Amino acid sequence: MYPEKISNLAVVSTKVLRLSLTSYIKSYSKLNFGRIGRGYWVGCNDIDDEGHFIWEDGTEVDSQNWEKRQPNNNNGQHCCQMWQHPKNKPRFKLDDATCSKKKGYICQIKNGCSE
Ligand SMILES: [Ca+2]
Repeated sequence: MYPEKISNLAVVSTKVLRLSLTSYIKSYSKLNFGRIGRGYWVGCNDIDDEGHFIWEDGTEVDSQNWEKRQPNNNNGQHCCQMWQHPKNKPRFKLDDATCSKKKGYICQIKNGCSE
């Protein structure tokens, strides 16, 4: 029997949480302006239904959390990142990006304890 999944990409479904993570990212110089990918993977995608973005917990992505002109499905983008954009003063709003790109990522651990 496989162990129960105890973590997944973070569900950043509220503006408050997104701003909190943004503040955290910006407070650590080693994280800020990351060398890989200009953004961080978080847990939403439209893999099952093009244009319909869903968080890992099944909730819809709130339109106010997207960066301007996103999601744009540019060349087939289906995974969500907190985008380091604009480069000099990033808001880390959501953007759809190509799932195979290398980026940092933000995970969350499920509530409760594991054995
Ligand atoms: Ca995009």
